[in-house]
Amino acid sequence: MSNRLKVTPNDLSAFWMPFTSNRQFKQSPRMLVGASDMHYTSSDGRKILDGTAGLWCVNAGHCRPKITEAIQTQAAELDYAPAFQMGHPIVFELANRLVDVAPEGMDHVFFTNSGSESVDTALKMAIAYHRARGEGARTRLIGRERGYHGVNFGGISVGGIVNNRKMFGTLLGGVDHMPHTHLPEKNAWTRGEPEHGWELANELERIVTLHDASTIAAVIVEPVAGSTGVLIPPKGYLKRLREICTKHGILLIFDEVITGFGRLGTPFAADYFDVVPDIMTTAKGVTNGVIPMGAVFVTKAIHDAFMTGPEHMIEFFHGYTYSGNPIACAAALGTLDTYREEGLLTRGAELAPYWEDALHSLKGEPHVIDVRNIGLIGAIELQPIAGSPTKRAFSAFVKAFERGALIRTTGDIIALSPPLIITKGQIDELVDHVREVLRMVD
Ligand code: PXG
Repeated sequence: MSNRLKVTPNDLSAFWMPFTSNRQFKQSPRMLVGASDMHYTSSDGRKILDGTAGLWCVNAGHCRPKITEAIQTQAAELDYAPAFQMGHPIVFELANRLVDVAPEGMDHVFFTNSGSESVDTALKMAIAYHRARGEGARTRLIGRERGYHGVNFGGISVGGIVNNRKMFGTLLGGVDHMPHTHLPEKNAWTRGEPEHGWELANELERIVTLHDASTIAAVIVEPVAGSTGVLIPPKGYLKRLREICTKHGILLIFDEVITGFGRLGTPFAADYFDVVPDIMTTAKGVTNGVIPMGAVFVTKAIHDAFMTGPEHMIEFFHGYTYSGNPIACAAALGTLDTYREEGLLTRGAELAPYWEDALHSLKGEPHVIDVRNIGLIGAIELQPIAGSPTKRAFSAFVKAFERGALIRTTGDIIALSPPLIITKGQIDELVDHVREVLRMVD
């Protein structure tokens, strides 16, 4: 610990915290000092039930022994190996193991260090793929309103969250957006996939007509939009998007950064919805959140389109110093072992009905205007305080933490996504915490 923290425990000014109300936090910090399985330990010694798997990433729960051990062993054996023009065995092993659990057709993996990097990698791959095939005019990228694809320039350009975009200039050119699919007046209180709105996928046809398919490289969507407040795709919507993309030779990218690795009760959302994309971006759950890592999955057709030209030439001018870092790979292998031994990539399916009933028991509690759920994801939407949007949900978050539960809020929506090891008793406990704070907040 730095001397300054020892001498003045409240000197928190040097660290500019990400996506945080820095001034509020530093007045009344919420500090975590330990974690195990379903719980964090706060700096005042309290056990906090983790209702959010950290930030949608600790799918196997905290400080799991296989993962800890794998990291420790790897750090002592091979700490770092150059990522370019050099290899080390476990990065190849990890790619094979990932392809084994990925949807049929996702045959190759490119490593990154985060979801944001996975997204930018996928967008670059899409544009370069078309160019490699002689369709260099296909450069446009289509995202969706309310989409979240990380915070790099590519990701915020195709993303659709206004606060993440408005401060940062003109972003990437040649980007268009489909409408979001949130239709509360028709779909409120839906359990699982909503009935209404699949035809919003046809908006892609309108965009194709406007720009012409020959200028469009890819469409990127989150199968279930997470950060914006859990928007579940209407029945048939993703299948329709797939049809339109295929018809026009446009690549479909699923951003599975939160839906990947068991969140919906299937290994990936592509499995859940039975729709296979051309490119799939992942991060978070690939290492259980323990070491930064992302993985972009692509079909053989995409990979092979790059494998042309003289063999001594680099095929794809892209990569990161830490792509496939040995310690991250070890963490990912320990994570995949844990998922397999405990059946975690499908455990969500067993718990989902119980989870759904527990969440929907919040209907009728103060301020609640919608509850929605899928797999082990839930959202409780609150009526905003007039003139003070987000305030009510933020108070609920602070009060929940004080009571012993970590929940996540975005706008006036409470989003829940616990580790996949949660028990039924802990589901009840989590939902009861939410019920109590809803009764406490203004
Ligand atoms: N794509 C999606 C779909 C995401 O959800 C990213 C990309 C970016 O990942 P990185 O690793 O660069 O942060 C994300 C990240 C929340 C929350 O509470 C969600 C994310 C990150 C932090 C908080 O909703 N998603």
